[in-house]
Amino acid sequence: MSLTDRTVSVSGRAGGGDVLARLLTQQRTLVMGVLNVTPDSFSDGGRFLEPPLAIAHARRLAAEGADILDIGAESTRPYGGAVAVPLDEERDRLEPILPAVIALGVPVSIDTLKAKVAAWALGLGAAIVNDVWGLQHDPDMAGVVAEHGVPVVIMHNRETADASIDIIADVTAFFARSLDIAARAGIARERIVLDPGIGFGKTPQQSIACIARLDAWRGFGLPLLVGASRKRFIHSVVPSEPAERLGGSLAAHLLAVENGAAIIRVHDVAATVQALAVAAAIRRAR
Ligand code: HH2
Repeated sequence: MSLTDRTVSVSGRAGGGDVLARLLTQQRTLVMGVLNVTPDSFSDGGRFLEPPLAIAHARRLAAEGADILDIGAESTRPYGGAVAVPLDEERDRLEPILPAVIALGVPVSIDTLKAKVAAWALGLGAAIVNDVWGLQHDPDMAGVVAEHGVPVVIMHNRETADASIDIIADVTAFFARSLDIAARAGIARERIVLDPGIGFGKTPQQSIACIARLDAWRGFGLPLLVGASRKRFIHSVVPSEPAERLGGSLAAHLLAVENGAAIIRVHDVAATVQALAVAAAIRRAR
């Protein structure tokens, strides 16, 4: 498939809603760089809690070519064990950092489960909401997204992994429920990105299946996002610590792109941008 095939026609309107449309018209895979302002994220917890370090890291991700900066102040706990963060604490972690990150000029997505945090961040100028429970956790989230007219990443999630289920069918049904919630709230379909949620409520084999069968969700006609960066399924193939999973992350993301991903969410922006550029050059020469 060509890069142009991945471009989804989107008619945005002035303001935040235009961001996704503008990014997608670039006709190349988009890179979302991860900024975790948390003590407990699975791969980089505690590294960027201090505002100067977080802002410097955001600047670095932007300089390396990130198209979107995804900032989160509560670990989404793909592998359990982290402590839930109260609303005030999540906002307190973001407050000294978010305005400076937004000022870098790269669209910022706010990775949060809480509608109040999303609304506050959007008020400051965040451009996208990244909801790892696909509008199905906080009943006010869809309303906030609709009211601000911004794009939203709807990610599949499950409380627990169940090796006996058909994960592709489960993700499809979840997406359908989320899209129904979005439609009822008045979120324009053109502002929705779908993400199978690699590592969330899935066995390693199911995470691998989601990348291998990504095209199962092309029928929704929406851009697909994949975030395989440093995730544990890589360890299931080649035993490794999170910081040692760059090779596996690149392999997973290149195959995700072949299978239809328009956006990939990564910790290692420079290496990913290089890998994508080389893959695109080879594809053009076919
Ligand atoms: N993965 C993580 C967090 N947010 N959002 C989307 N849309 N897709 C993902 O795959 C995804 C996500 C987990 O990675 P990380 O942010 O590094 O870890 P933590 O949640 O522990 O901070």
